[in-house]
Amino acid sequence: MSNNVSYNEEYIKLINKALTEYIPKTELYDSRLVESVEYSLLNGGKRIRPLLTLEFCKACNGDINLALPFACAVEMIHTSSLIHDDLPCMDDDDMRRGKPSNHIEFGQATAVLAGDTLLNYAYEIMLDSKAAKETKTQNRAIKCAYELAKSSGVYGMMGGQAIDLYYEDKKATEDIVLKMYEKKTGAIIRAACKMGCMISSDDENKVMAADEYAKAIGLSFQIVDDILDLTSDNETLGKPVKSDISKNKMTYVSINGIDRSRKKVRELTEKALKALDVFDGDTKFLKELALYLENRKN
Ligand code: GRG
Repeated sequence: MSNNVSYNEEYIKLINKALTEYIPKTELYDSRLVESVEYSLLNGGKRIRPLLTLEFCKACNGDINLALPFACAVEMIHTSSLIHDDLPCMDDDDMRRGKPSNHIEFGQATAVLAGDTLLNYAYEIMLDSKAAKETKTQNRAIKCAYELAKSSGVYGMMGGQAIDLYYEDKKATEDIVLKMYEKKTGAIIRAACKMGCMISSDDENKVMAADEYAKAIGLSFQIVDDILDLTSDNETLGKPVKSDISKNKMTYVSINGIDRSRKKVRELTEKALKALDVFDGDTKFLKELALYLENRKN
């Protein structure tokens, strides 16, 4: 991340260590499935979603170790969606995180399986977590798993991807584009933030505030993604630029132009910062993250 954000090395290390330990250890006669899961999961993503879970846990003065499996689960679902999104039948991208996409490295059949494996594995680790096993926190763990299931399924990310595919060759209105963003990208960011509060506290006001923050940064994140696709270069972005134009995609930026889009991102960032007022724990990183997402270069 940029120099402007106090990149939380401690949490990034915790997340990467936990993800590495979660890499399945199984004898499958052919090791490609596990290798392809490892290739995509440990391939240097920014880890924004799991960081959000841990940081909202911290903002609620919760136990980071209880939140960690839920943070890893959201990263697994995110990675699973990236693997599937890059497939030729979806967005057809050969590069991801600056390296060949999973299906370029391992072939389409293994990439489909790796995506499915990570999607399933996310629920395995949440339901096998310490929080899910202890009577005191069991209810919170179930609520978190449901939140992530709902946000990544038909009412969230997968539904959003379906809207995106449907409008690929049609003219979408601004409302449709916003609905698509809300589901495709926004929903699991909201779940990531809410889970951090839900595993640590029963205070609904905090969950609602986390949701407000997440809605604002989720949309800002997506609009900035569209701006970068138009204005960045392949090397800086780590994937091919101008992909929206080449695929004739309607985006917030193609409808509103770059200046209005940047203004919208500014407003959303302010809204996100305001939502953090209710927390008595440390929200320094969450503030800096909202600002970083506004100004990021990749
Ligand atoms: C099988 C789970 C599953 C899903 C199938 C393909 C699909 C449905 C949904 C696509 C969802 C998708 C890829 C949304 C785009 C989200 C987005 C802007 C990703 C980039 O996120 P970053 O910048 O990436 O956080 P890193 O690489 O840093 O993790």
